[in-house]
Amino acid sequence: MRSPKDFFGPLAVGAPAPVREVPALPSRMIHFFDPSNEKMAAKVPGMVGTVDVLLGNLEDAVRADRKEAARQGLVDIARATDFGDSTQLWTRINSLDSPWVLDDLVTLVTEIGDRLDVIMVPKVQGPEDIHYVDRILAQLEARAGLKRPILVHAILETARGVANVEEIAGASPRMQGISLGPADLAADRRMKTTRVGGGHPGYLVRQDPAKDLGEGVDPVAAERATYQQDLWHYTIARMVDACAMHGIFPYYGPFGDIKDVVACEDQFRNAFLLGCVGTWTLHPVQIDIAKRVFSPSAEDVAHARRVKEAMGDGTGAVMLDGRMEDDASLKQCLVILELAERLGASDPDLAALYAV
Ligand code: 1VU
Ligand code: MG
Repeated sequence: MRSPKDFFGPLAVGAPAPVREVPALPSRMIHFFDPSNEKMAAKVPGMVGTVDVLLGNLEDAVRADRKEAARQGLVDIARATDFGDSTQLWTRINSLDSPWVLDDLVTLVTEIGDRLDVIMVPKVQGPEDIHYVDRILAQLEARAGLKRPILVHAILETARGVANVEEIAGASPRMQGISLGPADLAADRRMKTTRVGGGHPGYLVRQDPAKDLGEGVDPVAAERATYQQDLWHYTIARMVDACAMHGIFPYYGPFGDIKDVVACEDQFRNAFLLGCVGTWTLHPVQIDIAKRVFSPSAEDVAHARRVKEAMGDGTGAVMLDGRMEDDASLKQCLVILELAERLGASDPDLAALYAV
């Protein structure tokens, strides 16, 4: 662990100074594409301006015999595309125990380091994984003469990673955020699921048996309401706390049932309400869902504004529509208003909707 005194010092001579505050840029959807898939890659330039983040994926979902093509494909796309001001370029490198990751880092930072905003690191186990990437990035940035540091995003997809999530979040000033990786995490935890994110019909609670259903009716065997529970609640809540504690951003990850757009929206909304700022989108159909869910509603923004106005100097308590509002509800409203302002700054439709 570095001393607090040198935490913000560059890790290589000539590397750019680490950021003191992670930029709060819109990142409602981190849209995954496979740079080795020509059809998918051809769609990327047309998606600029319609998604907050385009992520060239080099890890899982890219076949082993396509790893080099994916890496080179990302270099070509990054060089040929103008990402403008409203879309960031991220990548997901191969895992740190793979034979490809060193070449991923060397090639990407050297060739397109000035265009890459964030590097997503999969299967992070503890702060030592972030320290490893941190030092190599500093060396490569110095060699490439980069003027701003590339940020790092960890995927929470191992049991050890969850156990160490607070230390991971605070491991480096480069840490931009953390995403939940429910599929690998389920496997690592030996959960008995076979899905990529989302709920499971077997994970439920059941209403208590009725007290008395009359002669001969067994209340235990009688029909009782069941309520499906959220498998990911504990992990998302823990990740959100770790990120908030360290001033970085939490994200939901993949929702693999592409056709079930309704359950996808529910999962995204649960994450939004719990504090996540965005999610991954794996297919174009998920982009509008993420945009809708991770932008506050016009009603919530209007309500937040009314509370702010009613609270005057921000202290004390007032009644509004039969509800008590005080410092704590005002602070929640300010979170909504700040988000609305930030999103409105880069999206004229939202600016008009929110009247910001
Ligand atoms: O209409 P066209 O034929 O011209 O185009 C297809 C397809 O190429 C395109 N498309 C995409 N374009 C941009 N970005 C994408 N992510 C993307 N996905 C598809 O849209 C048109 C319609 O596609 P489709 O409905 O026929 O879908 P496909 O069968 O072609 O592809 C579906 C999958 C799910 C395979 C594809 O969307 C995909 O590979 N998505 C990314 C998956 C990924 O990145 N996985 C890793 C992250 S999840 C993880 O790590 C944990 C499990
Ligand atoms: Mg994974």
